[in-house]
Amino acid sequence: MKLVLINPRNRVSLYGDYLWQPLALGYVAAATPKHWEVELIDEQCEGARDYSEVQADLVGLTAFTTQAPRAYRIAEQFRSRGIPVVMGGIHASLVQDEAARYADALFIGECEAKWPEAIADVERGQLQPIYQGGTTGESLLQPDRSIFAKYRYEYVSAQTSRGCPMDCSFCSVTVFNGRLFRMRSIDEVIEEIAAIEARDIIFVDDDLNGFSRKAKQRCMDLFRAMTDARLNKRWITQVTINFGDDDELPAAARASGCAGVFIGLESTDTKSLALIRKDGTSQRRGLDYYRENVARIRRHGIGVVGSFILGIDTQNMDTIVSDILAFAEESELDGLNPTILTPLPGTRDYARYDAAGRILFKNYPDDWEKYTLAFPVTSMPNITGAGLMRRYFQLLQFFRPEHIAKVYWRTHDHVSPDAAWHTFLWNRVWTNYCLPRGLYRDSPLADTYPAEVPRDIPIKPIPAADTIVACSPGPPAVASPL
Ligand code: B12
Ligand code: SF4
Repeated sequence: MKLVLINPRNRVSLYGDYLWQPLALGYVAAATPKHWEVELIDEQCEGARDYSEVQADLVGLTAFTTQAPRAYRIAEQFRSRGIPVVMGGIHASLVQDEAARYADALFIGECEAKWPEAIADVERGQLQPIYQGGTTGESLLQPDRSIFAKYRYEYVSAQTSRGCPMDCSFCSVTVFNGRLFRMRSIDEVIEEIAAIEARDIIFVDDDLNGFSRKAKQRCMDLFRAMTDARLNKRWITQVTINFGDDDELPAAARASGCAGVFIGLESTDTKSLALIRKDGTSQRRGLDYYRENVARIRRHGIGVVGSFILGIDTQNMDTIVSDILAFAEESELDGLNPTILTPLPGTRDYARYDAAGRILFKNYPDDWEKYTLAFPVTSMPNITGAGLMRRYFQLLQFFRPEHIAKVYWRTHDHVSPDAAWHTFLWNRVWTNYCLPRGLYRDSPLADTYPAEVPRDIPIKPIPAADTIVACSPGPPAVASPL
């Protein structure tokens, strides 16, 4: 019997060739009985393809929301040939009525416990329309990474915890998991990492360090165990800003190979942090807290990528871009993740914006492709969508080739070469997203830009040419970047 697992392509991919293993499908493969053959087709690596020749007894699709329309088209191709399709993952779990129209069965929640049951039903020819996977406990299977061998990924993905104890209004993580933060045992994680050959790992945890004392202690124990086991990995992950509350965690993380952390800073004003329900200290102290903790983390050799949201109702739209760029400059942020507030299905933001009639793109499923967080899909009180796009393009000037080269060398000299490399890989993805869209065509150095920035270490920039403040506001706003 053969199972084909598919990770659908995004029509608009912000991530180009920055490819991470779709870990969810590694877990599905691991939960599949051994007498099944399992093949992965990752469209993020090979692009959208035709499936008329692909043979399978069962197809398993995963999808984030942006991937859902493509997933449905793939499902159609298999179902028209009588091959059953099961759809799982965050979108199918949160928008069940819609997904059920396109698949023979829905798999809701995590796969570990109930997937073998679905497989047994397929073998009996009695696939059920819905399986409730629920949430797995603290012990997970070891994912089957053999399915990833056919592609070249930037990082091997792994998880040391699942879920997040916080409940930010825009985020799908707690909607999917509840506020259940599950920490895997240290031994289990070490065993998994030790078996990974590659040096560069991304822990796709939602919030690796959590918020409780127990969570912090578990991180300390994990980092020390990684160091003692001499795993010799370089790793990056997502944490919350409290990771830098003192020196202990960043020091232990760095000793175990941590090169960079991605942190949702979200906004430069405390009013907006309160509106989106960021953690209490961030709401109270805002940028002062961010400045101190970013500096402390960087002092230990770990680069910081700060993620920001544009379009929160309480933000000052006249100053938001310069506020973020000024903060990035003064705190020497090593990377930026600029997003636009997007009500993702199932979130409190979705309910709020929908109740107020503020969601402008609701021709689902097709419109889910616009929910990339790089395009405004709602109306806003103080700005039009076009106005917000203009500001977004201004913010993207951070990624102009000469500026990310400057940031690379600053991180290299002030933080660590490891941090410089890993945060450069992140920034480069954004630069390569912007270059073909002509977002830097007004820049004074536009004629010197390559078609895309290679993975090579950037040449040291000429000091006078690397300022982003002097840059023009970018091209005129367009209706849609899609
Ligand atoms: C890693 C990650 C990424 C990586 C993706 C790497 C990859 N190839 O998978 C990158 C950086 C590329 C990424 C990008 C984006 N991401 Co992201 N990302 C994550 C993160 C942190 C972890 C995902 C993960 O690997 N989890 C680990 C696996 C094991 O968990 P899982 O996916 O839930 O899988 C389990 C079950 O769902 C189930 N399952 C899943 N699929 C299937 C299939 C079958 C057949 C079965 C039976 C079961 C099953 O079983 C699995 C094991 O139990 C999540 C947060 C989260 N908790 O999901 C956000 C998350 C998925 N991302 C999100 C978003 C919004 C994005 C972006 C749009 C953001 C952006 N603009 O930057 C882009 C989308 C890409 C694009 N349009 O270009 C949202 C998605 C919300 C939604 N409704 O879709 C999430 C939930 C974060 C959030 N704050 O809300 N992301
Ligand atoms: S802290 Fe991060 S993962 Fe947790 S709810 Fe907020 S945005 Fe989501």
